Amino acid sequence: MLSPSRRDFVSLTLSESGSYTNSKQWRRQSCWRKWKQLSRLQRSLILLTLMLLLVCGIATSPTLIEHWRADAVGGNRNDEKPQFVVDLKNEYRYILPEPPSERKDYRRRGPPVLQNRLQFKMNVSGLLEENHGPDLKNADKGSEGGKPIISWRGAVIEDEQASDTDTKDTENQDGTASLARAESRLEAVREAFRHAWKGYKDFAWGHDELKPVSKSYGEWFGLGLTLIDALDTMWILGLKEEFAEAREWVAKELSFDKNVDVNLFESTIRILGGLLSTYHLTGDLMFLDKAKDIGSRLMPAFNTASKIPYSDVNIGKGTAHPPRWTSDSTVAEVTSIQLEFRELSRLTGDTKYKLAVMEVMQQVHKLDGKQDGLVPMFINTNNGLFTHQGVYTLGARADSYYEYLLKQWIQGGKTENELLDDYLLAVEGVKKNLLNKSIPHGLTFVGELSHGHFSPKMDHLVCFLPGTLALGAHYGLPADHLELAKQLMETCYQMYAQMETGLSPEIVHFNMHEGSTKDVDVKIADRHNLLRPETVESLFYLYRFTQDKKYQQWGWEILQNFNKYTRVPTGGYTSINNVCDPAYPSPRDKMESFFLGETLKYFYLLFSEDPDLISLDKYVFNTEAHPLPIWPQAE
Ligand code: DMJ
Repeated sequence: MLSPSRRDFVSLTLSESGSYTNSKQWRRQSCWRKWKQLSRLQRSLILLTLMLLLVCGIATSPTLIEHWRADAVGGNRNDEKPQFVVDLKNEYRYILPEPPSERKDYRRRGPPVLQNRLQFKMNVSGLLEENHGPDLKNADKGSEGGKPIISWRGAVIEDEQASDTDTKDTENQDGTASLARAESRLEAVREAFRHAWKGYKDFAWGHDELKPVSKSYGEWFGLGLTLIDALDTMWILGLKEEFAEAREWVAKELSFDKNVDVNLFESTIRILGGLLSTYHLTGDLMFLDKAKDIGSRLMPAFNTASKIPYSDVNIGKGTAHPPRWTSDSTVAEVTSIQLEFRELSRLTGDTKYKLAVMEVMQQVHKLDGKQDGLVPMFINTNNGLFTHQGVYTLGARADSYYEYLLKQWIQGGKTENELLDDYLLAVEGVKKNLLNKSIPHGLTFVGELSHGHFSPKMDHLVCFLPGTLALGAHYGLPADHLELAKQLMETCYQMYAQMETGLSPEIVHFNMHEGSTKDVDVKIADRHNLLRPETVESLFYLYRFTQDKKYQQWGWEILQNFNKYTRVPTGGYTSINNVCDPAYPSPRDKMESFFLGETLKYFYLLFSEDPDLISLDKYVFNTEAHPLPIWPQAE
């Protein structure tokens, strides 16, 4: 029974030969025939089921979920980027397998960070004491035969940088050695900046963010975010050539006349703040003109029924809107744009900017729904009331509300009493509701309150708080604020030191159960590190105000660990997925603009012995580390 059809011919041959290949072909053809015999409805149902299975499979993959959560919680209010799906895809497409030889090499040497951590041990009171025991310089050299340390993925950490981990008393007897050490650390920061900048310049010039592993870039607003965020850092670090090139780009290429939606808060702190600060440091009016341009284009955000601004503005069309799924804005976002708009009013003489942002502060000041000065995380743009009440955190979505209460008071010459009152009340609210101690070592931490239940969860973002508390104490606020700052600073340092890579995860949970053997737990979804600045920022304030060298030493360890685990040899630094796995921290292939805008700037200022390098009596840093002048008189 030969049929003219080719399919039937094949099936006949198959049964004759019985070969494996042919039987596979036969099965395929037979399936195909059965498929064709199904009705259209049956076929559609099968296809639908298969698609559902595929979607469920992707959604339950732990790594992808981790990415999703990371983006959802990962950046204070701000890192929730609209193109997250695109990012997610790109990150996965571009992550390269680690060269096997380097992994082997790593294991032979043993994690260098664990060696570093031998320097410290807990004493009975839970405080850290420095142990001048092992000579880490030689320990590292011994294992590598005196060669420079080869870091993750092959980046070389120069011998001089890598060895500077021991603070010897003898050095302090001689100011020269101390100055030499300071200079070598400053040079290490400049070197790190140049390395990051090389990646940005080679692969992402003029774009928002570098993807250093895939040697490409990501866009968020399409406004050269990293370049603008980094301008004043280059100026402060004395990188003149790099600065000149970037200035050229701002003058010739940067245009805000674009049909693009930007986040009000993010573009205020990074772009407006960055341009204003660079104008102040350089006196170059071009930066002020650009600041005026973006500032005025952001103003439509305030056209709401309540005057509480929308989260998003189209800077080309002059329209604004809340996120697609809600009419709420984030409390931290609407209360952390004031330093920048107030300064814009002072510089332009146009009061519309400061009136808009101060109206927000006045409304929030009067609102019900706070708990002992602590604010909820959301506010409605229609009625101006807090929503989702009952949850209080110093982390994502509320953090910089507290920071800007104090900093506006400082900026305006310490005359605006409502701001100060709200700040002092909030600090008491933190002490009463959110402070606790971990077991076994009694680390003081700031947890969260959710409908009356305390959670020992602390975001890395909360590590801005030691610095802010210390700044307040410097400006005459109660001395116990500085004591609390010191305790929290140690906790934030421990969030790094207790991890296998010596880098902090995004979120930790402190142990409070009797019998716990370690202070900190990290959930799988919270193990990422985005190169965030908060701990380094606080170390800078603590060092400036106390001159205690241990803060510089802690910062130095952290910088080396960034070099070991996040530096990409071809240029740039990458955020990583897993701070608990030194053998494979798993690159996320993204260098956030705040790594150049904030993290490296605060490292530099921390290692500098010059209190006049951005004096804290003359400047106040915005929440993106852009220094703005403290006004000589109230405006
Ligand atoms: C930065 O954009 C700012 O520091 C902001 O206040 C918090 N999030 C990032 C850094 O972590």
